[in-house]
Amino acid sequence: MKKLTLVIIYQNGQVLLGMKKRGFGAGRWNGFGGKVEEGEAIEEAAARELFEEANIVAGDLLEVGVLNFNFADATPDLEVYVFRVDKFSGEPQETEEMRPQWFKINDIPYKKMWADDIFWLPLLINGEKFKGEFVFDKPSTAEYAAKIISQKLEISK
Ligand code: S76
Repeated sequence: MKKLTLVIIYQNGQVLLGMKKRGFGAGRWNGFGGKVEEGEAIEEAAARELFEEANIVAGDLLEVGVLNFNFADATPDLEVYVFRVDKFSGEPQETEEMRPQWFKINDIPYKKMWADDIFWLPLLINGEKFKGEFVFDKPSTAEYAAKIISQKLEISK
């Protein structure tokens, strides 16, 4: 299974999301993250991707969840490690991959995000940990919002 990271920066009642400019999930707001490379620790990958995609250095990375994503088309299964970061250094900066923007908790653009986010992002914001599994029809694009076929989500310790 492909391992990926997803970092949500949460600070002063706001989350930092990035508009994905290319590749998987392009045209949607998302956390920062990507593939865990061979020989790389998951947390290391999370920090690296955050720096590559938004130019910021994570202070503390708290692992808060694991999400499994499966797709009914030929898209490979994904195992996504979700981290919450509440301290960082550097100024969020647009890169070739992402355009970062702060959102107040009540203005999170769930309609322009992956359909699973509305279920687990509120848990992250509430300081909870979670484990979930979502089956989608196919990947989301700017024009097409992937549909959830089935889902499981539980709070963990
Ligand atoms: O929040 C999400 N980010 C992704 O890259 C993929 N959800 C998701 N679901 C398939």
